[in-house]
Amino acid sequence: MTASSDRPIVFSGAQPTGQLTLGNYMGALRTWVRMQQDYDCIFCVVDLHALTVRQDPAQLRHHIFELTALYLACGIDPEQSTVFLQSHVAAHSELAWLLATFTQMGELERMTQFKDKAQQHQLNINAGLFTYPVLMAADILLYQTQRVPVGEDQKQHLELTRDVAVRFNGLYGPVFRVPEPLIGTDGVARVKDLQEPSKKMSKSAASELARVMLLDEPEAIVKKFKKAVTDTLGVIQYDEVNQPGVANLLNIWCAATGHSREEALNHFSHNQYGKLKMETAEAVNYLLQPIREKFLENINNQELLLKILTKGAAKARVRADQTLEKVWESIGLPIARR
Ligand code: ATP
Ligand code: LTN
Repeated sequence: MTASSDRPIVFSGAQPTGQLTLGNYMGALRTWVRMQQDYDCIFCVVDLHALTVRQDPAQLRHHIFELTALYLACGIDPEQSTVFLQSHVAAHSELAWLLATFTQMGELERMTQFKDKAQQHQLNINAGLFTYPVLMAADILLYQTQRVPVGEDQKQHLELTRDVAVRFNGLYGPVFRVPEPLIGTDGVARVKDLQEPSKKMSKSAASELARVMLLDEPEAIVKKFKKAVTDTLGVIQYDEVNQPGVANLLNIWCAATGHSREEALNHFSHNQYGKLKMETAEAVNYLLQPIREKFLENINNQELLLKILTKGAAKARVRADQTLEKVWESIGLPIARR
C-alpha cells in the first residue's frame, strides 16, 4: 500500500434513513470495501441529506449509529479509510450554499430522484429536497475526489456534479477536480425491488417483501425470495424487458456467488423458478451471515462508533477546508483561517 496522498481519492456516502438493503450493498458498499486497498477512500454517513425527508430525532440518531456499524460490518476499515458524519464537517453546508449559486433551477428540476421523492412526499416538498444534488456535489468536490462508486440511480447527480465543477473551473480556473462515477463495477448497478422488479430496491419501499435488508434473518430472506415476483413464461433466460423478475434474481445470484451470467444460465437452464429463488436466497444468506455477526459485535458500542466518527471528521475537516479556502479565494471572499 502506498502513502494515502499518492492514491486516487474516492468519496461516497449513504443516507441514515434505515438499515441498508441488498441493493445498497451490491450497488455500492461492496465496491467501497474492495477499493480501500488501492484508493484513498472517504466514506460519509450523509445525515444532512436524510433531513430532506422528515425524520424522528431518536430514530435518526439510531440510524446514524446503525449505518456506521453497518459500514464497519461490511468491511470498511476506519484505520485505512476516513469514515465520518456529514454534519460534523461544516464545510459541506458552506460549499453547498456557494455551489447553489452556480446551479440552475432548470438543472435541478430535471433530476428524477427529486421528481420521485416529491411524488412520495407530497406534503413536504421542501427546498432541501430540491437542492439535494447541490449538497451532494459539495460532498464530492470538497475532497478533490477522482472516483465516486455509486449505484446507477445516482448517475444523474454525478453528471450534475461534473457540470457544476466544469462551470466553476471555467470561470475561476482549476479549483475542483472533475470526478468520475464508478457504477456497478463489482456487483449489480441496480438491484430491483422483489415485488415490483421494474423499480430499484429501496430502503423506503412500502412493502417489506420488496427489499432484503442486510440484517434480515435467514428465514426472512428465504421467505422474501420465495415470494419474489417473476412471470408466467416459465423459462429461465436473461431478458430484462419481458422477464425483469427473473433477470433480477439471476443478477443477484451472480453477484452473490461470483459466477458470470453465462454460468448462471447454464446452471439454471433446465430448472424451474423455485430452484432459482431458493439458490439465490441461500447464496445471499451465505454472503450476509458474516455481516450480521460483525454488526452485532459493534452496534452496542456507541462510544466506539462515535469515537470513530469524531476522528474521521477531524481528518476530513482539514482536507475539506483546504478546498473551501480555495473557493473563497477564487470568488473574492477574504479568508479567515480557522
Ligand atoms: P432511500 O431509499 O432512502 O432513498 P437509498 O437506499 O436509495 O435510500 P442511499 O442510502 O443514499 O439511498 O444509497 C447508498 C448507495 O446505494 C448509493 O450509491 C446508491 O446508488 C446505492 N443504491 C441504492 N439502492 C440501490 C439498488 N437498488 N441497486 C444498486 N445500488 C443501489
Ligand atoms: N445521493 C446519494 C447519497 C450521497 C452520495 C454523496 C453518494 C450523498 N452524497 C456523495 C456519493 C457521493 C443517494 O441518495 N444514494
